Amino acid sequence: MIIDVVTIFPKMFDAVLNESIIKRAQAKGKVKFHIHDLRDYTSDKHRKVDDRPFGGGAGMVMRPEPIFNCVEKIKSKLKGRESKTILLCPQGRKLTQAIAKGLSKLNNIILICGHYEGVDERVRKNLADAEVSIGDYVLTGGELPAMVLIDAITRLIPGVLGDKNSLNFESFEGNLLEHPHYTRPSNFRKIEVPKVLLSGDHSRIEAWRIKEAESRTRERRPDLLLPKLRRKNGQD
Ligand code: 9D3
Repeated sequence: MIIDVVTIFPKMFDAVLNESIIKRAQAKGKVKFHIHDLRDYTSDKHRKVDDRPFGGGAGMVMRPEPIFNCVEKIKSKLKGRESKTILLCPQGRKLTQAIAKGLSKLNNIILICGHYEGVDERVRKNLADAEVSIGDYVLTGGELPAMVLIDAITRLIPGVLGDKNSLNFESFEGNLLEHPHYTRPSNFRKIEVPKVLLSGDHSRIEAWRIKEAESRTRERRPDLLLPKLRRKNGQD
C-alpha cells in the first residue's frame, strides 16, 4: 500500500513513521509513505497556504489551490490505480476499527491534514472521498489524526504483524476487553500474581481469563456487549 500525506508540517511524520511496527512494515515493503509539503504546491513567493474567510470573521481558511494541485499530482502518478482521498477534519466520521479495516484493503490512500479554522469547502466537496475525525476533542491540526489512522491501518495489512500477536486472536476476542496480564516476578513488592496463573492448569487459566474479560467489559464498556450498539458504533 502507498499512503500519500498532504501536510504543512512534514517533519511531524518523521519520528512516528520511522519506529516500531510501522518502520518494520516499510522495511518489509508492505507500505510506503510519501509525505508532501503543501507549501511546495503554492505559486506565490510567500508560499501562502491560507487566506481570510469570505464573509469575514476570525481565523484563516486553507486555500484550495495548493491542495488540489498536490492531490492531482499524486493521482497522476497512480496510473489509474484505485485510491481514496481522505480529509482529516473534526466534522468527519469518527474513526472506528471497521473504517480502519476497510481502508487497509486499498492500494493507495491520500490523506489531507486540515488546519487553522478549516479547509475551503471545495476541498471537502470536490476532492475528498471521505472525511475522518479521530474523536470529539479539539486538536490543532490533522497531522496527529493522520498518524493515528496510519497506525491503525498499517497493522492490519497482511504480513505486517507476526503470527504471535496476530489478528485471528483479535477477531476472536474482539467483543471483549482484555483479561489482566502479569509477568515476572510473581511477588513484586508483596503484590502477588493471581495463583491460578502459576498453576500450570491451562483450562483453569483460560476459564479465569474469560471470566475476567467478561466482568471487566460489563463494568467498563457494557456497550461492547450489545450487538446492535456494536454495529451502530462500527466495532464490527
Ligand atoms: C477553532 C476552530 N474550531 C472550532 C471549534 C474548528 C476546528 C478546526 C480545525 C477545530 C480543530 C481543527 C484542527 N483539527 C483537525 O484538523 C482534526 C481533528 C480534531 O481536532 N479532533 C479530532 N479529529 C480531528 S481530524 C482533524
